[in-house]
Amino acid sequence: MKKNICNTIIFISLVVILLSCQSNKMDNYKERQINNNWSYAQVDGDLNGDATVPGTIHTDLLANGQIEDPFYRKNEQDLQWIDKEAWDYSTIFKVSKQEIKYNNIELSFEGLDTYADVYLNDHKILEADNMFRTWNVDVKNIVAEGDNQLRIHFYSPIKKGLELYEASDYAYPANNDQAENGGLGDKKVSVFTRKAGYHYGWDWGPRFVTSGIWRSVKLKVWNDVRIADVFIQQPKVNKELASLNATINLQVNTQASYVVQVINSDNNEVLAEKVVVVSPENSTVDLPFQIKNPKLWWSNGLGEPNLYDFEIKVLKEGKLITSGNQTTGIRSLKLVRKKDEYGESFMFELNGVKVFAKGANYIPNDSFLPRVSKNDYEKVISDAVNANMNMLRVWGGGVYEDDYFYELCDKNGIMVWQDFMFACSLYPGNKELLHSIKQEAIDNVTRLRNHPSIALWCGNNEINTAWGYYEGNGWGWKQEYTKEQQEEIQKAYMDVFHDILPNVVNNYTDGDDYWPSSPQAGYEANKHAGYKTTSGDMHYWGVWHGLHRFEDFDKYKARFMSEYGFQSFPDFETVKKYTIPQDYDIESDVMAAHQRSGIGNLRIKEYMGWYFKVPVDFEQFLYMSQILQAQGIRMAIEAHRRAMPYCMGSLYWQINDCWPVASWSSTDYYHKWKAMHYEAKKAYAPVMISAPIKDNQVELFVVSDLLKDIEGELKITVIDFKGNPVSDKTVSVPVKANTSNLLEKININELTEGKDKSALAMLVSYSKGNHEYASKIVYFSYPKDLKLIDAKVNVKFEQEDGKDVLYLSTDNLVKGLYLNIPDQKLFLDDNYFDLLPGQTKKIVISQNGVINQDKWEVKSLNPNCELVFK
Ligand code: BMA
Repeated sequence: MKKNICNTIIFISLVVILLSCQSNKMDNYKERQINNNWSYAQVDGDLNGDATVPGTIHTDLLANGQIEDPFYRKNEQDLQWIDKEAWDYSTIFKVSKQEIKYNNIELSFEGLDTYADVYLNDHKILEADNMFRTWNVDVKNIVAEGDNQLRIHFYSPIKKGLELYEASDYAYPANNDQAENGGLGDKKVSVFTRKAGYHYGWDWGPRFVTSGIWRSVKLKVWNDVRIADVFIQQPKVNKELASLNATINLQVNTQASYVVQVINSDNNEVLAEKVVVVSPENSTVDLPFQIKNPKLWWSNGLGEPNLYDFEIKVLKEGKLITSGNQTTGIRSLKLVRKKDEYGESFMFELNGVKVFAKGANYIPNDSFLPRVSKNDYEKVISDAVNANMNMLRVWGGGVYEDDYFYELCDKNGIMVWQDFMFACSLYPGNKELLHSIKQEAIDNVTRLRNHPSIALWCGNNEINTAWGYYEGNGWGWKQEYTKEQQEEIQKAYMDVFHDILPNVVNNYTDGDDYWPSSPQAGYEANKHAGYKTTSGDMHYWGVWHGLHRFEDFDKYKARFMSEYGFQSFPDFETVKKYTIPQDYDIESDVMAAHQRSGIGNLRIKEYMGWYFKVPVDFEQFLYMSQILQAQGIRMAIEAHRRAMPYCMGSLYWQINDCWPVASWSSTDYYHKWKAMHYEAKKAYAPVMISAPIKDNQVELFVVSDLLKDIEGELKITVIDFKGNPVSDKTVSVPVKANTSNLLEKININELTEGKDKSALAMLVSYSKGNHEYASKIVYFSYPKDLKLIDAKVNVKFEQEDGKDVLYLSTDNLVKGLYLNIPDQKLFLDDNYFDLLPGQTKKIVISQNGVINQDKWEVKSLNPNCELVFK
């Protein structure tokens, strides 16, 4: 009995000791989000409600039923009062007994939009003034055990902007700032505030000048030491050996000695280990290490985007104190600018391979940034991958994107051209602003530098060209200023784009490339870009702004085409979401509110008249605008790729939208592929056929991004629209790796045999045995002159591998065949294509709903096209 009692006592004491050990055991570092239980209140008014964090005031007002959907019809115009108001956000969060014991307690604000005073338990802990910055505040002495009140007062960004505007000696140009729509007349206040430019309106975007906690708030606690930052530098990388260096920034309270390790998380191999003595003043440690035969990171199309995950451990006397992880891809990625026979190259080289950059410009996915979901990011990046892209340009009028965006780019081999957030405006150069810009650059370069996808940092969008300080009139800005003012403005420009930003890139990366402005003909500020330059990058807007014809894409070729584009309307399915039937006219008020380019409708109609028959029907016009855009951009991409290696990049303007609108995008706000995205996929395919007609001759090109030469047969078949053969020709020709190959020039008369050219089509293919590398249908006349005839398209449904598949065939040629089921979300892996008699076309459907054959609708350029279900 006694023994039993004794045992029980021993057991209970053991449990107590164990439990107390556990409750005393504190993780060295912990962080958690303070994103719950927030509410908002209008400072000078009665509106209030529960808030979503991260979020914006607009989306909170919407969620609480206090405003209507900002994107619906002309609601935007009624919501301009929101940005003139101040808003308070507050929450109560608990700090536990355990948390309060930590030596270090910090609040981290990953994004405050924009002018904000932050109070913790009524102590002002922060004055924020830059949406792009991360703010870390030591709150050890303010935070209390139990309830803590956090309150953020957001000033009206417009009122703050107006104060700065009034205090400024002169106004600054900001072409896209829609001040007037915001009720400010000509007062463009955007330039004074470090906030996403597109919030103030753009030529594809509404004006919603948001306020709010747009990224997470975090509570971070730690004792003694924490890993504040890890940077895996890649001084030398080739396929045999990667010489790397982990630069680890430890944060410590007192001088102490630790063992720091870098471990390959894949196989637990310790790659580097070092005993270090760190102090609060000197806490950065370098651990060089090597990886033999590294699995290199490749861009989409060239190979696997391999990633490495490294674990960093900090130990003391053999015990793990804290640890962290860092993922990166091992690669060498450089912008090569070398003098050559034409001028100077502008080309990306990845692991020694010259890469033709294929892609698009990217804008924020929503006017209200925090509501962009992971799903949205995944969709945009997979749309890029599926269109055979390997590069996106994060354009300077938006934001430094969410971490997840770059993670997806890393995982999918999408290289990123990263602009700093400056676009189409001039900015003041006062000390406070320059300081803010420098900190913003440090925050974001540090946050993003481990992403293997980052290929280039670029100072700004189009400012060098628009300002034109050294020559020409630019966009006419210069003339508005006295000589003295011009010099002051130029100094501010040079301070930011030729001093602060390149220095941050230089000091905070392992040698990343920096380019001051896109476009520019050379690095120095006096190298303004023109349409004839043979160096640097180019934005070619001759087509669209300059009323050049699509054929001119072939005349104005650049070393790297970083912008060009053409507008279209979104699909009718998308238009229906923001309109009612009385708005179904492209000139109606509502449609005009969703067309932000002053010349937009004019240009679309004008160009359509050149190439296509202009439909009167609203729905058919929307469809035709997409066919027009697809044709124009296809011609551009082909011209750029044909010009390889002179031209080594083609990024069209733009892949996405931030709301439902007529724009240059290839996928709309709801991620619906426009005709152009399908066409881009074909034009960016690894092997592409292009067959421009010049001087009555067809030039047959095969452009290849493959890294191996290929041997194949080029087959040319000319038929009439009923499928009757007219002529054919087959030649065996090799196609050289990673370049553009002009294979044949054929006189058109030889191919058309005296027949009416406007009733003929030519199919060109390049294949080896059963493997077709590429094919393309070519016409001898503009679409408006083609003598298209009625067609019956046979449709057969099949189920293959759990997927719905359509097999299509036709009696007569169909041009621009578009299939859809109204009001149903479904994705066809090809659409808006030409179908030849004699061909069977397979279409795979990703669907969301039931496919009912009565509901299919069809559009085409033919006088009539009918679906016949089998
Ligand atoms: C380019 C871009 C954007 C604009 C587009 C269309 O200059 O940089 O500023 O939306 O043209 O005009």
